[in-house]
Amino acid sequence: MTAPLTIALSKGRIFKETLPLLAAAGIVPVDDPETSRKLILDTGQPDVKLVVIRAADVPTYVQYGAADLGVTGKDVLLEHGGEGLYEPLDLRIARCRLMVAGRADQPPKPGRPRIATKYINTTRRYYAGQGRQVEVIKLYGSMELAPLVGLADYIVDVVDTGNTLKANGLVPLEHIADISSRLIVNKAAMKMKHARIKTVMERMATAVGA
Ligand code: PRT
Ligand code: MG
Repeated sequence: MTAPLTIALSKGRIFKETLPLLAAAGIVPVDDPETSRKLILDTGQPDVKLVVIRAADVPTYVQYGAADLGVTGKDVLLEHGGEGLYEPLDLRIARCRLMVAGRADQPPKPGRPRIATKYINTTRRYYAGQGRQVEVIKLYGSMELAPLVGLADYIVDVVDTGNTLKANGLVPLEHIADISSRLIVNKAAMKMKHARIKTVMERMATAVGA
């Protein structure tokens, strides 16, 4: 028996868009995470398992070696910091933009604006890099609500079509980063399980390019 290879990813858009790339590497889950209550999914390969967790937890699992590999958004990686892991492959899926947004009907806020976001580290770094003073408020979701009820002047969030902003009377104002999902690898696993990880990486890379 070889040691299992464990891959961490979140359900929803990342799982859906990663499936074909994993399939190209010969990894096909036996259960569907949207309907199964299992947190560890078997695959067609007895020594390869998928763990399905919250998107923001994926880098943590890989950093500590609880998973060898992971698939996570660059937004999540920027916020995590990337300690203890390699980021060898841009999977070019789940693409969006990290943006500052605010109310369409509001003039620029002078002084020290309040920014609501779940990306507090990235947001602090962005404004500090520009020498701008802001107050950052941590939220866990529904950031679009904050400017509507006076909790914050602006939000920092990922935007895809922009429909959610628009539906809430918000407009994108500043572009912070282009986002896509990345394959991440635990640093020790990259050494210990190198041959197997290299094969998975190469096959996924070929599928990304195709
Ligand atoms: O939802 P949950 O709280 O469990 O976790 P999560 O929101 O972190 O996970 P998930 O699955 O929603 O997102 C996983 C990753 O997908 C993110 O980390 C991004 O890298 C990427 N991604 C790509 C997106 C979007 N596009 C996106 N549109 N993540 C979130 N959104 C949100 C957006 O903020 C808006 O509220 O979806 C909503 C619709 O977007 P619009 O602009 O198309 O209206
Ligand atoms: Mg979400």
